[in-house]
Amino acid sequence: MKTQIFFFAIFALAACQPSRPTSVVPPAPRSEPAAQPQTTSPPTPTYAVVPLPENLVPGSGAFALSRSTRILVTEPASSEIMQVADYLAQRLHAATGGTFKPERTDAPEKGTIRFVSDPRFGNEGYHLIVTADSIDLRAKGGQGLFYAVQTLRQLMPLELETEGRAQGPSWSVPAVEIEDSPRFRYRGLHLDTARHFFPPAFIKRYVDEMAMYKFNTFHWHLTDDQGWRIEIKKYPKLTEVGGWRKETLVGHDREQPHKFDGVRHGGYYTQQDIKDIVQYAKDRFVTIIPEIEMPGHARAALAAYPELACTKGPFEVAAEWGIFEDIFCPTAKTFGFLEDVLTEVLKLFPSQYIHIGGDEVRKVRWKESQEAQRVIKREKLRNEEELQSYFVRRMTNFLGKKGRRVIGWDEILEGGLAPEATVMSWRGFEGGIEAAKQGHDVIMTPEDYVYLDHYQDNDTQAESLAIGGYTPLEKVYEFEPVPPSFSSEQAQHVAGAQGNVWTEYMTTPERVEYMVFPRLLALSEVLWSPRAARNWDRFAERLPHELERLRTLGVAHGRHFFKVKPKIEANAEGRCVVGLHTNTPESIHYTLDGSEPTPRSPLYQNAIVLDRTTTVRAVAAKDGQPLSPPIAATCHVSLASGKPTRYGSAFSEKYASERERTLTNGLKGSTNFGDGQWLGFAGQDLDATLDLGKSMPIRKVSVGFLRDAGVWIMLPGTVEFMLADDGKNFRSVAILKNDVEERDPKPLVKDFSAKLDNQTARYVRVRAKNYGKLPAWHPGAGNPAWLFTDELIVE
Ligand code: TNX
Repeated sequence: MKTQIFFFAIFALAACQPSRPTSVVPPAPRSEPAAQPQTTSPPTPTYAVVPLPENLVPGSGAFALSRSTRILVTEPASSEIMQVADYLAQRLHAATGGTFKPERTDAPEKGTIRFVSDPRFGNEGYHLIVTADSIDLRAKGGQGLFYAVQTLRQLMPLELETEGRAQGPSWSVPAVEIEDSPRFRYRGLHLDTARHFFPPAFIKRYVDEMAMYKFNTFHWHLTDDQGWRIEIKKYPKLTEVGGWRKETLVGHDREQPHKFDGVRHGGYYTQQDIKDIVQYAKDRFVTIIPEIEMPGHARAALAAYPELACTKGPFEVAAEWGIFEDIFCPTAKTFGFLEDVLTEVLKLFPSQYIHIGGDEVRKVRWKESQEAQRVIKREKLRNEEELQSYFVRRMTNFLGKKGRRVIGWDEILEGGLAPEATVMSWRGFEGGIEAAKQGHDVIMTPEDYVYLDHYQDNDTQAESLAIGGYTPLEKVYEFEPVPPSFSSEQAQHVAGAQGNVWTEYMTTPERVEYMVFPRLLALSEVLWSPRAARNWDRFAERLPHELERLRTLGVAHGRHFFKVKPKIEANAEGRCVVGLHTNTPESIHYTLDGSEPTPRSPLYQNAIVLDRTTTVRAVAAKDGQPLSPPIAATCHVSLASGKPTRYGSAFSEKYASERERTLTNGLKGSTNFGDGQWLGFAGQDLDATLDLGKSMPIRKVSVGFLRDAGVWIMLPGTVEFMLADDGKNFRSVAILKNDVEERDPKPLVKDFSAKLDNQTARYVRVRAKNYGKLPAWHPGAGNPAWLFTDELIVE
């Protein structure tokens, strides 16, 4: 019975081909929304394995697993292999209550799960063969077998992930043959435990979560301005003092003035905790790379030992985020201290790599410090950048002598770097490109693709506070760690990539999981699966099943994948064409009257054509249950819709996805400046001229602007509307002044509109004066402001 249900589940997933009726094309819209492709080919079974294996051949039949299935390990069975077999046994035992004790054997037997050591594979590759008779897992040693187990786990019924609740009597695993190995050798996930402390039990859970998707490296960010989290016996104040901050910033750090919660925050990992976690990770083939930040991001250490700074202090453990000027001073005392610290760190972490930070180092204190300047002289350095190089080199040499290698953030390249150091490229790809050219190994962690602290939804108001940005699942999936310009030799230097999880705005384990999942699954495929096999649609077919697994395991995760994606377009005929899409073939329900959509609202079938400004609300549903939060999108229809606009000044290519069509495409920018709808002008005025095609009566003109002072976007000082019939001789019809509070930190969209009397014109021109230089109260004072504009409406 269960067998059937499971097969049904597999086939139901397999049927995840787009199957909604194709949109009926509305009367000649200039560009109708992309119709759903129609498929005629029969569905093929999907094996919901993530990351996608290198090679998967479906078989026929299934292996029936029961509480009495035996696990055999073929001799010679190393202790590592026995351990992996045990790991599987324990999972099955926990789910079903069966015994599953692995047995050593010389002869394979029918009806069993068999672990076989096979020297043909690299350390991480494996072969998994499931037939009706047996399950064979083959690999060189423990690591490959561990990955075979993870794949096997994904082929088993989800029930087997539930503790003690799998009913049985048997569970089926579909027949399949998988040969698999990873594309990249470094597959990393990071966690910042300094900005917020997370208990050891969560660190273990995090390791389990990454191992499930075949990640092999955990980059553990242990020290920063806001907390020192690793016990160092020789310097107890690091954790006694540096492990605690008085309070924590409330809200976003761009919001001025800063407010604090008044609640002491902190904690640290004892050396025993760390040994325990390192062993736990090792058992899951995850190497932990500890990061001890230097010379910047060191305020917590300086609070404990102010004598390591260039000035006297005292210092406090930071309670807000950002980059601080107080950093380690490059003195003999500091180097002695750091070597002592690292000596203890090396005893705890056997990893070949040790991360020494190196990012965001302000050099002011070094410029002002006699001691720092003396080092510059003594070492014949040219400037403070070279002093940082010297700093990094000293630590690299120290670690090199102990048989370890250094990793640092891409800033460590500035001023020269020892060849054996590995560079973690976070400010885009450039640092990584430069480093690989110089012959360094590189780990790509470009913030635009793999900073998992960025928003995963562009409706930022519906999300809990995050640092900013917009990195949806699709974007992570698109990420390509090897720059296209690389030769094959340079490509060899790209060891892999990593997702970074900075926790300024993540205060709980649940929040961390929510931000990491499911984006980590997209990254796992980037890192593990062959480049050529990467395909969003195929990923989207497998993802819902994995999300079910996460739900079963109680792992918090975003559900944005299921959100309805509207494609809205106001055309030049004065109509709005709305196409609604989802990643899955589930039904979409919508309303046009402003009411909340439910699974009982009308079913979306064809593109919706509207002849006036309307808000479309929609939700995806399955079995009568909503799958995602509802979306709302308003299409603005006016005389300006779809009409061409010319620009007298250049807009930034970075923001508006539809370039010059942006102002008249029917969609208005939201309070998220990165939503793709805003036309942004850096330090420049707006001068746009709309051509209505022929002279017509005009009653009202309106245009929107964004204020988001924290990111330097300010409202215009004045907005002027002008009209003309010939496109040359414009008459001014309205000049509007901004009357909105400029210091308010909340993003705001403001429309400037003017009612007109008895006006007729073919051309409408809008001129808006850029705010100019940022004022004295602004952190960017003196720099030019941005002007962001969207949707020009003419009635
Ligand atoms: C930059 S990435 C930092 C971190 C912040 C992060 C926030 C890097 C090397 N430095 O200190 O937490 O941005 O996204």
